[in-house]
Amino acid sequence: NIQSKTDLAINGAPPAFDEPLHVGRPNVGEKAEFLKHVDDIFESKWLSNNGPKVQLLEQRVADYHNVKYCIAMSNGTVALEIAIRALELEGEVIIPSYTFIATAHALSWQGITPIFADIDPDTHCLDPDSVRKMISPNTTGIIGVHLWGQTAPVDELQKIADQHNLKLMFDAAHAFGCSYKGQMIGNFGEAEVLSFHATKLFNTFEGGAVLTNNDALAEKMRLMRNFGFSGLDNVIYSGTNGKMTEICAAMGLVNLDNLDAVVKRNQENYRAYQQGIDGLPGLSLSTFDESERNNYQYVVMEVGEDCPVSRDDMVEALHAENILARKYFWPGCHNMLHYRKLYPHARLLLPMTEQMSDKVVVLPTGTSLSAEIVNVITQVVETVVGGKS
Ligand code: T4K
Repeated sequence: NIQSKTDLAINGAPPAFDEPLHVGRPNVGEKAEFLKHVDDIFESKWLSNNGPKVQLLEQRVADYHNVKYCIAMSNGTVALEIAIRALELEGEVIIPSYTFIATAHALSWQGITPIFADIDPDTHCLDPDSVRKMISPNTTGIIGVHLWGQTAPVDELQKIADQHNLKLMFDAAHAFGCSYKGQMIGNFGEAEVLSFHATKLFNTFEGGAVLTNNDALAEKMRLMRNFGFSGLDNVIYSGTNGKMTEICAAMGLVNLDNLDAVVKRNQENYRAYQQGIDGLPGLSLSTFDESERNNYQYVVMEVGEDCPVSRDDMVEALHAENILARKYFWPGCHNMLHYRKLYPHARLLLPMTEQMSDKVVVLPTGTSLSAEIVNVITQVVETVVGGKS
């Protein structure tokens, strides 16, 4: 029962939770169903290389998003790399700095320069005006990121891409099952990339996929994920090993059956967070457009300047209670040592990214939590800020 500051673990009281609460605890389906798949795999001795379970998973994920093709990959980062390669991007590609580092690395790993644009503070996604400013003669593409499952400004970005003859694709790692203007993600730009990492709404242990409606692009990416082989002895593209294994696909099939329950729980948790945090001084939660399909995968709290405690003090207080909140994606990709040289004047160029990455705290959710646990978390938050205003 946490009522006053002396009840807080940071002030020496016992922590609110005995076990750590993680952001990104995996959501998993029925173990018994998974073990049936394991039996199949042992029986068939088909372990990898476009096996039957991968094909079934691809079909189901494509149907779920109402898109023509899903090409499953070993992880989201390799899926990004392959999509970028298949689209023949080169030179400079514009992306938000406020994203997981993999969006930037998928470019830089292939000798392409990520050019970081700023975000809209309301959506945390790319600001089209900033994108326009970053276009140079070397720009070949734009990668929008649907951060936290909040869709990027798809139409505006498509307009910019068309005007400047750029290719547009999306990092949809956070947006499994989300929609934009009533249409499921996967249908926008040239291609959209999903991550099925353990910490994601939907996981295959590790995994990812590219969704596209483009026949030729889909075929090219299929070959590229298997070393560029076309048939047994003929290599027609540069390629890599981006294949998903059967055991990962089995996890995916089981977790797909469980997906509605995961989204429902996330939504209940989100509502409990909303109730608990509403009215606390200087704190706000990112909102979802309720007219769209949302997955409520990330609960994103902003600690504003009028909050009695700083963002970092809030995180420290939560960690003391075993609530392992995260500062995603501080300090922004452009501030990471590897990319800093590209951005000597970051504060001037990317003010919203700078501000937002100093404000955000991502709170635990998912099926390992319940609304009751969320109520305790919000009670801690309330006590840290000294009560409702
Ligand atoms: N684009 C975007 C926008 C992304 O967010 C990501 C991945 C990608 C692309 C690339 O997709 P992948 O190549 O990963 O498929 C995690 C994930 O590793 C990463 O997949 C994810 N984004 C990112 C947002 O979060 P970390 O470094 O924060 O993970 P870590 O190890 O701290 O795990 C988070 C928490 O989850 C831990 O406190 C413990 C818990 N956990 C984790 C794992 C792996 C478990 O309880 N069980 C587990 O198995 O990056």
